[in-house]
Amino acid sequence: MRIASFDIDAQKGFTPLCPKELPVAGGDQIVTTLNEMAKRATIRVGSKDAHTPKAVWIVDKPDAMLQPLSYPNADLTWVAHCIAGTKGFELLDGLPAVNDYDFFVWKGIEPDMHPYGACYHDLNGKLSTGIIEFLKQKNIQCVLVGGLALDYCVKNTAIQLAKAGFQVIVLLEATRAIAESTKQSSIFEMQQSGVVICNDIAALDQL
Ligand code: VGL
Repeated sequence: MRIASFDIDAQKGFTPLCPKELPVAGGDQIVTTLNEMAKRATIRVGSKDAHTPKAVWIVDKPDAMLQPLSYPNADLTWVAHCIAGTKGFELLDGLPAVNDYDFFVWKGIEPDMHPYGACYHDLNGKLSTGIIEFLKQKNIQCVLVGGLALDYCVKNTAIQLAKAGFQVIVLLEATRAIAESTKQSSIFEMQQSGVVICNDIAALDQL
């Protein structure tokens, strides 16, 4: 079995290290597990949110977030996060440098596009980031997935990969959710798409 591991948006902007961005509780505690996951794979790929400071979806206050927007590729408001070149844009300490990954995706640079999944730049699965083509060209059959956040970018990426025909395993120990309520519904949604949810490395090794 040819396995890839995928570090989705494992960036400081989704951790308590950047309290003004999207500080996911425990978001900075996934590095060891992501590195363990990668040891079980033949190739390692990653993605980053690479946003611009003047994006149409940016609001100033957390309580103004999650309001619907009518842009074709920006569906909700968010506080500014992972602005290219800032601390929030950096990968978590302890992960490889981006150039040491086998393939890397930067997404969300267009001011009116805020994708979640790392497989497409748009929200409709039209404009590929190239990751699916890369994994297929490398004859990958199974993708191990972790990163931030479980209920948005990890969920959407896992479902996109499953739809593209890969066996997909999301490792809960390697991810954290923005909210407990959306965590449970996201797990259900992923399972409905055929994604396997695994608690930790020990459970992964039992599969
Ligand atoms: C994400 C919310 C907004 C994520 C990105 O990476 O999961 N979540 N932007």
